[in-house]
Amino acid sequence: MDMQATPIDGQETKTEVVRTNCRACGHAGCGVFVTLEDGKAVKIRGDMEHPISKGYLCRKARGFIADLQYHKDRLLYPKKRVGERGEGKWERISWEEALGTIADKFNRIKEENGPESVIFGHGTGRSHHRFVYRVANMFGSPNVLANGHVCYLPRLAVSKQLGMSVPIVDYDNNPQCVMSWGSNTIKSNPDEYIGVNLGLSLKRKPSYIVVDPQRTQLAEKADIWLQLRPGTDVALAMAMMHVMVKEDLYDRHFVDNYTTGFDKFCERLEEYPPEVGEEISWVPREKIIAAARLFAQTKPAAIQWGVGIEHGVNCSNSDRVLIYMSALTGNLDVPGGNVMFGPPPGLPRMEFCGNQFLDSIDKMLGGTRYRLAASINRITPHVIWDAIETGEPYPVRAMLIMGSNPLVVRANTSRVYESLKKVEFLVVADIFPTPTTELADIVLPAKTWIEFDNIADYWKSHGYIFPRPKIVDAPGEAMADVEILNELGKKLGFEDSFWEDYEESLDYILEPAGVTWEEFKDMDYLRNEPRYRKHETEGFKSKSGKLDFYIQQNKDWGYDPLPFHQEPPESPAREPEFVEKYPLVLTTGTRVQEYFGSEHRQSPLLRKTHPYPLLSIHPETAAARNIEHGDWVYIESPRGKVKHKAKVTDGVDPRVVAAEFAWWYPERAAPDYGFRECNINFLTDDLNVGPESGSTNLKGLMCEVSKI
Ligand SMILES: Nc1nc2c(c(=O)[nH]1)N[C@H]1C(S)=C(S)[C@@H](COP(=O)(O)OP(=O)(O)OC[C@H]3O[C@@H](n4cnc5c(=O)[nH]c(N)nc54)[C@H](O)[C@@H]3O)O[C@H]1N2
Ligand SMILES: Nc1nc2c(c(=O)[nH]1)N[C@H]1C(S)=C(S)[C@@H](COP(=O)(O)OP(=O)(O)OC[C@H]3O[C@@H](n4cnc5c(=O)[nH]c(N)nc54)[C@H](O)[C@@H]3O)O[C@H]1N2
Ligand SMILES: [Mo]
Repeated sequence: MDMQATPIDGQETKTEVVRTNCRACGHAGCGVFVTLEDGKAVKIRGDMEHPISKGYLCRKARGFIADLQYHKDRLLYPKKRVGERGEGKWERISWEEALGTIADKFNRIKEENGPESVIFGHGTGRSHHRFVYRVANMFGSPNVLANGHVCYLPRLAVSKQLGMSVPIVDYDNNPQCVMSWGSNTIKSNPDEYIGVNLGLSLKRKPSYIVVDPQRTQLAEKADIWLQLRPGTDVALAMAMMHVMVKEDLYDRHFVDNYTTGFDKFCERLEEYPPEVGEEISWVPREKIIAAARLFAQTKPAAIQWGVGIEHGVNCSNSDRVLIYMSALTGNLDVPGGNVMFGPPPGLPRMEFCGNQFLDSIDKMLGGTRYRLAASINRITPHVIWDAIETGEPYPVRAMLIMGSNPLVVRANTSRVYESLKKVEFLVVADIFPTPTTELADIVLPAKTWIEFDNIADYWKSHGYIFPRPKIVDAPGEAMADVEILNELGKKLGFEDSFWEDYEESLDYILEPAGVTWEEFKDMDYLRNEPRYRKHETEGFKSKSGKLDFYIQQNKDWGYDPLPFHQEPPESPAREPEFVEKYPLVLTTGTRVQEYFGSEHRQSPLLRKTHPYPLLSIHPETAAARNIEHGDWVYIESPRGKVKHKAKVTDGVDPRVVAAEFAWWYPERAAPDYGFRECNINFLTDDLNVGPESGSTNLKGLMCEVSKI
């Protein structure tokens, strides 16, 4: 079916229905029909024929069309700060002045301190990243600040290290056992997954295991629910694999032919018998054993893992052990297992982004400390805050942030605030004013996804790309991030590497696939045909050509070459005085249907059903603190204290509480918009991070809760 523009006759208003791919949330990927009345988007519905979303559409899309696309608060013009930082005094400027000022400033800093003194930043998904990396690489700064230290990129880096692309669940080929591990997929629709595929798969009644500290809607459907202590995934997975190996439930053919280091791995497994798994993870050993047997004995079996495992010091090892579990049970790259679908057709993404950063890892902030993150051009935030605070190892003088709200989403907000306030030159591009734009020197108004042509899902691991054509005009002078970066790239002096018009870059990406943007925008999608069991003919793309259980590169980098559980820096194992003060384990970032990250809170439709942040707390724990369902409570850690509403539920362990993330109140006064009151990241820690990827601890913290 082509993108349709179907005028419906006989009406006064001109109505058209346009087919496209939604990006009302940052990860996106649902096929939709948008109804336009006189050129204005008024309605959105799911596309039943879309190969990934299959007709599904979430409430954020409806909230976007109803409330956000034409919202009165949208940023319309570039502006520069004229008063003190955060004072809220602005002057409208032209794009010429905005981009000219930014380019001059960046080039001056480059001359004076080197290109690495300029930081380029972005948030999750949102499909303009390729341009952020391209500009950063051309300019010569290896410092790109994103969420890659805690989200998705660790699994990309670990997969790369193991010689593969990210192995994702092959729902279309009916896994007979599904294990959801740290992913509430039906609410989050993360990355390349739309939850409907898990939902449809569960209708076919596979065996189902859920590994989650909370009794989510999915956990309620599980045959076995492993309610682990947050931050202990590696210990639990190792204990399961201990059972698989001891009971000879693993795929010997795969291990013998396609892996290295299995003996050493087995030695490490000896340290994690089920009783140790139980002690660390709080999951009873009988359940560990039962889950291990069920997963290993049902074929094919697939692991739907998510960011629940990446938000902590064990991040990279968690990704690693789940890939090992898939391999050990013979489910890697088989139909209905976890499959490496590879990159989509078109120019390989890295070629667009550039890889100049590889030559300046030693200049990258934390580049020689967090090697795994550095290997894919990511840094952890604290190295930037450190450099802004101390000027070491060199001054960080400017930051360009395209579509991210670090004041709300980065760990340890107080530090983020001090750093953004102190940095000499801060530029932020966003669709709406946020606590972060309020601190900027220059604010750039961005277009929404329906206001410009783009290739959707280019960054994902499912092997598809989709057209996302422009369907409405942008308000004011809003400009797409990709257009802004294309213009900035030229102004910085790299005319040869950017395009006269941004749209030409779409042809550049599509050229190897043999189509132009004009052709592609009328197509359903382009896809690389899936191929299975590639290891049988091609091996793995690692040095050994096999899947390494023992990673020599990690050893060379000074990390443990084998997976191990690291106790979270703040945990019940800490000294008694600490635990007395902060007795509860805190996991943060429980996703809710209405909002994506810090977005969408301007929508009355979405706020109506979820007006405040909620803290899930067990009835006993609540009663001991005189807290009732619906009470406002303080949550406090060594770094801060914020207010949520208590949601009393026995779906969490009495020793654990679970908080939502990314809260602020756009309806309140600038510059803070109430974020000091409710943003959970005042409690999280940016300094005690995972050794390889600098992952911050967002899931296994300690806190105390009290009634207000
Ligand atoms: N509506 C909505 N959708 C979103 C987002 C959003 O903010 N709102 N955010 C997007 C982003 S940035 C991401 S990364 C994805 C995330 O999406 P997924 O990767 O699917 O992860 P979540 O849905 O956040 O589910 C995390 C689950 O892990 C559990 N959990 C908490 N701590 C632990 C732990 O220590 N171990 C284990 N095993 N589980 C734990 C939580 O209880 C939760 O059920 O969602 C994306 N989609
Ligand atoms: N405590 C805690 N903290 C977390 C997490 C957690 O679970 N717990 N999750 C972490 C994870 S996984 C992630 S990925 C991050 C999310 O981190 P981010 O992606 O940085 O966070 P958002 O708050 O979603 O910020 C996105 C901003 O971009 C704007 N925006 C949306 N679309 C566009 C666009 O097309 N162009 C531009 N210029 N702006 C746009 C939005 O208005 C919003 O202000 O948060 C992390 N922080
Ligand atoms: Mo994320």
